[in-house]
Amino acid sequence: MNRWLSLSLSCLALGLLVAGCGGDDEGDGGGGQTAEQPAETSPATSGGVTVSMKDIKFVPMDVTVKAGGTIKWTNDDSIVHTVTKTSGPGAKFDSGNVSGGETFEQKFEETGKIDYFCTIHPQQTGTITVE
Ligand SMILES: [Cu+2]
Repeated sequence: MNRWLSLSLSCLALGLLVAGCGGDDEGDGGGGQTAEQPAETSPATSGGVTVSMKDIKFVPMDVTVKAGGTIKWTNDDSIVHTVTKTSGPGAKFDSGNVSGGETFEQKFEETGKIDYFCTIHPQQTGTITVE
């Protein structure tokens, strides 16, 4: 009788074990399903070129713009920068102080290569090719 009991108990245990492993429900996780499409970074001005001032650099350093096109600089630093070209061939311009978050735009008509810099950080330089 003891034997029968233990046998039936082990059957029961086995049955429970087997049954126990099912039902891994594939829950809907609840992990923020709102995979937002990144808002398209459409250029603000058609054919416009944008340059960021970031970490005391012009990014990208070298840009190309079509003659008649405009370049827009955005100061993404929290310190003041300038966009300045005071000598050499091509257009001359000076943004004056551009504070963090501000922008400066300059139109380029003449083709050629222009080296410019930031008057506050002389090592902060960039090149524009107008074609
Ligand atoms: Cu600067």
